[in-house]
Amino acid sequence: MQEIISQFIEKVKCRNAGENEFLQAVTEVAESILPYIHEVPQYKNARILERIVEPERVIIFRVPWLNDKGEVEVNRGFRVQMNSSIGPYKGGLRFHPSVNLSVLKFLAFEQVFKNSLTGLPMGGGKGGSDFDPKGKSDNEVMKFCQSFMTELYRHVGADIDIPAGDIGVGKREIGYLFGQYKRIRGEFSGVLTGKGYEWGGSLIRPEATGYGLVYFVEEILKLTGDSLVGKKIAISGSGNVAQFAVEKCIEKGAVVVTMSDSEGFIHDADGIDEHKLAYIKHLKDTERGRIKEYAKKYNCDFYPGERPWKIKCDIALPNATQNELNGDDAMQLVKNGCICVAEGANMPCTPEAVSVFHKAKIFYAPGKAANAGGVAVSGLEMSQNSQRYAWTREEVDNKLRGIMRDIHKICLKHGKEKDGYVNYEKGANIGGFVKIADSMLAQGVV
Ligand code: NDP
Ligand code: 2IT
Repeated sequence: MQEIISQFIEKVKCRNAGENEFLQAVTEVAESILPYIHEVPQYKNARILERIVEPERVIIFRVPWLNDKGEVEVNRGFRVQMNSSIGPYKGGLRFHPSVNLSVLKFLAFEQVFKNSLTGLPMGGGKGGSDFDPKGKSDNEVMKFCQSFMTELYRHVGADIDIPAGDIGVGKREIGYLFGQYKRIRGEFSGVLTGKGYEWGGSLIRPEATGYGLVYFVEEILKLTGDSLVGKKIAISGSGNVAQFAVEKCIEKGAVVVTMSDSEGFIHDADGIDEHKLAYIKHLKDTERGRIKEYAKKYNCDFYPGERPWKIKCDIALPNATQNELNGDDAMQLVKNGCICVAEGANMPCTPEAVSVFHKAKIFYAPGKAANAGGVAVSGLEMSQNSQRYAWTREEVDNKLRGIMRDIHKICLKHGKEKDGYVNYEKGANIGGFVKIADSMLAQGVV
């Protein structure tokens, strides 16, 4: 079997040379899916996995715009339309200087499996730009978004491809993108999710990824009759996912002791309470400031250039970016008694880290399962837009809880090993794959 896996990965490497993040994501999936496919001749014969790793379409475009000084700036825009076998392409947009084709292909690839796990009819895609919103005025961000959508509009649509937010794309950016789409197309439709409540957005969408992550962790802990009460939590990031993960942890009686941004992390041994969290939300979303200012205000430690994984905790929630937790960090976490790592970010743990968790037999929940709450509520926003209706907070939150519970069940079904250990990675990969594979088989060689 190892030989078959190596041959498959070698081929993908040849066709996608240098795309390290994409190859990392494909390798991780192939290792759990290929042994499974081997047992199902129709998947093997139809070359389902070979087709899944090839995007249906990739669009790359120039995004020129004028900065506040009247100078011309040029960025690169992308949309990777990965797989539409179970629904229109769906996935976020990332604006960050590190964005390139490899990063967006890895994200689109992960999105295909994640969206399948939600049980909603959504295919997978991802897009974005190497544009850096940091340090830009609102006016510059608006001009960039308008230029970006002036090309993207011809490739997206409420029944074609529905983008949303990701790193560097929040409510402000979605607003500017939506405004430009509406203006060019002359239609008010559900082409984007994560919209403002006043103009078609779903309640709970901003909260959904962070809340969903914590609901998933609760399901994991229930397996051993445990709960979040009194648990010490280390979180990275201080953006959308991290903020609402902290909010839900506090509500569940856990103690969050760290948060971070790209400049370092803060350690607040007393725990971040709801007042301190309100300060962080204002600091990050309105003032667009840095997390180190928290340390000054609340007189706690700030570790410049470091990540929080050396702090003793029961549960670690990496919520910032890919490959932010490596093998050494994983060993440190396990040594410090950590019992569960659940990914709010996409692929934050390196393969070395994941193998440390598996060896130590601690709970490890991969992003495609644990952070699926965000796209799930995006799917619910699409349903509400189609119905021209808006559900209450409670309705959406209950549906989100149900979806996270169902994803957890799927992981158990496909991931429980003989000794009782739950391999969530395998469970999520196979669970997400089956629905896509069956749909591709039904739709012929397309
Ligand atoms: P935000 O832009 O709101 O926040 C990102 C946070 O991560 C910031 O604190 C940022 O710090 C930090 N960060 C970003 N890049 C780096 C980096 N290279 N090194 C260190 N820190 C970094 O993004 P989100 O919270 O929306 O996204 C966070 C993660 O969650 C991403 O992996 C995303 O793909 C994933 N995700 C998001 C979903 C959503 O609904 N938004 C859904 C599912 C997954 P700084 O401000 O300094 O850049
Ligand atoms: O990674 C993700 O799942 C997201 N950024 C959310 C995608 C979406 O369409 O809501």
